[in-house]
Amino acid sequence: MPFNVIQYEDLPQDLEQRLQEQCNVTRVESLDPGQGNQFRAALAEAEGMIGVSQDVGPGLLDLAPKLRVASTISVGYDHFDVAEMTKRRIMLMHTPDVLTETTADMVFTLILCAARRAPELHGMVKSGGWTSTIGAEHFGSDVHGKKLGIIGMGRIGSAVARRARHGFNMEILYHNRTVNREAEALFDARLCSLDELLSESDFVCLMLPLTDQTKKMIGPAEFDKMKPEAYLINGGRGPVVDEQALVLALQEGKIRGAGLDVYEQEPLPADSPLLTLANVVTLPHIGSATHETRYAMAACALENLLGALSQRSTRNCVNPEVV
Ligand code: 8YV
Repeated sequence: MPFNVIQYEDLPQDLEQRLQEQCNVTRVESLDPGQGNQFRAALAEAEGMIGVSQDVGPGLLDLAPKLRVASTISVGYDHFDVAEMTKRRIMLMHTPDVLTETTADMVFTLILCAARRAPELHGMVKSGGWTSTIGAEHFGSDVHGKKLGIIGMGRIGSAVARRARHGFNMEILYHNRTVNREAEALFDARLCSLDELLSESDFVCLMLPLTDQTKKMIGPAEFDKMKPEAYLINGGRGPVVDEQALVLALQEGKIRGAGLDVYEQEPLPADSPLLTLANVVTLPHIGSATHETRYAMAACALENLLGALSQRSTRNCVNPEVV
């Protein structure tokens, strides 16, 4: 008997075919229960679901009494009510590891672009504004040899630290819930308090998941502690930063600039003040967005789904206690 599965995101063709060979698939664009009876009927029978970036909470789960496995094509799982899923013995699967290096590349892109003002100056050249030798008003900041403070020294934070230490000879500070001995041994990373990291770092790099504890962790008081020549880099989740406080800090020169891939609201609203600030580099949440890595994430999520449904594997399970 094939498994009943709801698919709410496109998959590469070969993976989609594999899913269809092994499962009875209902393809939907969203998980909005308001979309009709057909969807609700599929939900009522669904044992698995695969997709990304849509909220899954008690309301939806009430409509899916047979659900056993939800597989997200992402490492982050803040769209899911994990406690509620665990209570209902539903396994939540995610895709760590496969996106680590790609996301670290993007974080380094933000560091370099913010410090060297590459997007801003690229815009100037393209629009014909390069009319004489550039002067101090267009100078950037060095990256090599500076202090990088990483908040959240997990897999991706460590991959950023490796680039920084061994590629750019940077000094690494980190703040984390637990000591990361490997990062200390490999990158000479130094564990410090949040205050110490904020006041000493030239680049404060946020690599945190979004949880009740991390929400708005960086606000007015934290910007006050940063150096005026420092940059804030966010490659994790937008709501970790109080965006209004960030805008003020940038406008008032409390920090020199920011490099952002993630925002409180995504896509970033057209009237966001962040779009008017020259000292902010804004990317559209592309941390893992390369052909190779998005394929690897989809393949991993599919394997996670099929492995869990058939009770072959619980690898990449966020809540293994339900097994
Ligand atoms: C996702 C991400 O693919 O994996 C994550 O947690 O943030 C990205 O890699 C993205 O959220 C999908 O839109």
